[in-house]
Amino acid sequence: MMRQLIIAGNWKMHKTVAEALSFVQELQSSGLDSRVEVVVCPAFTALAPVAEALKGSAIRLAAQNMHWEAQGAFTGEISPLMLKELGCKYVILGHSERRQYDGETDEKVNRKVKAALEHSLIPIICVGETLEQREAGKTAVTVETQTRAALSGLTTEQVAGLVFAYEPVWAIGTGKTASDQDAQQVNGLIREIIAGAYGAEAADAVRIQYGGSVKPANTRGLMSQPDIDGALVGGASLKVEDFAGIISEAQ
Ligand code: G2H
Repeated sequence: MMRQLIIAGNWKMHKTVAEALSFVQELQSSGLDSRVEVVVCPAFTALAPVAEALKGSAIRLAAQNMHWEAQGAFTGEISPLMLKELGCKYVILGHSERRQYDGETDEKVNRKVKAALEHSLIPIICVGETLEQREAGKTAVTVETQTRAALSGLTTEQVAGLVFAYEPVWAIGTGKTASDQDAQQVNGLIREIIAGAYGAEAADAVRIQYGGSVKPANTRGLMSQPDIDGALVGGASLKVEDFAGIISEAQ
């Protein structure tokens, strides 16, 4: 199956509304290629104005997190219903920074994945090992545990529509990228796990990104791997020149 590449810019806790708007205006005028699905993931505060600015554009909107409940007494949280109302297509779930700093467990990620799907949001599910786990030879078991937990209770049809992002924690924001072969190996493993549990057709349909210090110079090699279907980009998604460079290298 030909899977459309998906390049998503995870802005993390960067960009005011004014900065976010100026970025998307510049990106739209930079002549994007529609073969790649381009997604921006602003902070919650910039989602509504960026959604407005993207009306009629092929660039899609994603949130960086959400709560699993549609509403309730959860001070400071944002619900799937609220994200859907703003026009989000995707939501990043289980990013390692949330796992590390905000107590995001596999169980919480699974609840969020189910809630996102109930509200017709497509989860971008992040999995990946720490440096300690890699050095202890626990990359595969870590990724397998996170992947299986995220998928618990889902139907084959739901699984087929998901996006995964393999993000080795040691490569995030550090300038160290996994080699093309290392990234391919783990992305391939995620697809195998899905194939084993849900069948080859679902596994073939799932898009699996790589994330961790992706930049224009390493994009081509990563994207030419058979099981890498895009990138989740942090630091290099903050400047239009870099992000547009990644999109153009990905084709
Ligand atoms: C990984 C990635 C984006 P960066 O967190 O999700 O960030 O590209 O800065 O390593």
